[in-house]
Amino acid sequence: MLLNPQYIADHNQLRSDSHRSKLSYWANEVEKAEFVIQKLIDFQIAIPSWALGTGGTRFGRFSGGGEPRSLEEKIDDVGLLHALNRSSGAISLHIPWDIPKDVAAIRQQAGSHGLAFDAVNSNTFQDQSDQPLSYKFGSLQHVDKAVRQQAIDHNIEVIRHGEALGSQALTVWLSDGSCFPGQLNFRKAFERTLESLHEIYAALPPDSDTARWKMFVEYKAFEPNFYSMTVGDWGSSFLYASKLGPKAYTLVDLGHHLPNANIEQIVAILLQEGKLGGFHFNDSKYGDDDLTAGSIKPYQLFLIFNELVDGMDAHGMNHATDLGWMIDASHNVKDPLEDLLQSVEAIQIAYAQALLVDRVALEEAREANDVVQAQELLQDVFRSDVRPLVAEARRRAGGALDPLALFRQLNVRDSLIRERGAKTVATGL
Ligand SMILES: [Mn+2]
Repeated sequence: MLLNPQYIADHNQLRSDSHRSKLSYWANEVEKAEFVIQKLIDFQIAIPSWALGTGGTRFGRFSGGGEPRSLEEKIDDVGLLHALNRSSGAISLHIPWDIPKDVAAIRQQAGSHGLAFDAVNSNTFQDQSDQPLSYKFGSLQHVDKAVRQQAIDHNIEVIRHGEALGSQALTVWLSDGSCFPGQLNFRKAFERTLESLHEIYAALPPDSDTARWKMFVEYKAFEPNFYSMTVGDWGSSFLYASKLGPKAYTLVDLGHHLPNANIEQIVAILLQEGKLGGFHFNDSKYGDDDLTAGSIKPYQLFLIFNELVDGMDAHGMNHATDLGWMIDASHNVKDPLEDLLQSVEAIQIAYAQALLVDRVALEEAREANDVVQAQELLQDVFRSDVRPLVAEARRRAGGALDPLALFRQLNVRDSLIRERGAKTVATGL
């Protein structure tokens, strides 16, 4: 579904006075407001193809209707989000579900929406119907070299698909591990996984003027294996990435930690070591809940962005392009597109707040052991309402002041159900 730009213009016109009034405080009182707006305009968050359908749990899945039935329809959905918020300018594909039949046509379609292809994702955590060997006991760690080779070949195939589309990163998330004590030789599992990753790493395209490929090694503390995960924490991911070489990085998925992990500290250290590659944003109450970013722990999201901005600036990194920014969430009871609009906004709010932190004053407070002042400096920003800045960035980029309200006003979901049917189920979840 293509959005008529006139709808956005009308929507913004109707809200213009109210928006200006909310923005006036920032425009008149806060010196950094214009800087923040420009940073927000540049900042794009990739939408994963698997988040466009209603997620579920192992207990069931309740489709909301009108879900995308093909890669083309997934791209259209992300294009629609991007037209509304101008901040979702990339899609992250999941292979084997998103293999393009006509690469040129897919690139053209994505380009017409202003979308780039972010990291491509392999899948060796379940068996496909046409797959000769099973991943029941792991993929890259498997005791049988033939199974490992099958998983290596799949990852290399994913790189080739990404290369054809203009992607520049492969994300490897492994469910490999063990469910019971004694099942696995940890040392052999690590070595086999490392050896397999080396073979995949060697297949990354060489650096060129237009592309500099990266491999993201994503970790997860538990699930689906419940005793050990072979890439179980940031330490093991960092170890793999360090041993693999300069193109390998750690990918942080917010839900993949044990409860109460200090993710902002992990981020700070990885950035300092030059090994942070990217993010999967979501939120978590208990485990890998894959809830909407910022819906449970918005302060943690802000603190993470506080470290990101601080660390990226310390290393002279480009906020918009030097790390991979992706959402990895599920939406069991929500319209996926509405949920993604909420997630992107929450990420932008946390980023805007982090940009506003007075870093000179914060360092002074730290050096003086003024704990109260340091806390005040962070909380003062966190408690300020930066939504007018985010809305202004959207407006200037051609998006809607209130994307969610416009989405609802236009009855987008009803149109999608009419177009695609009520019983469609998106693939790749
Ligand atoms: Mn993830």
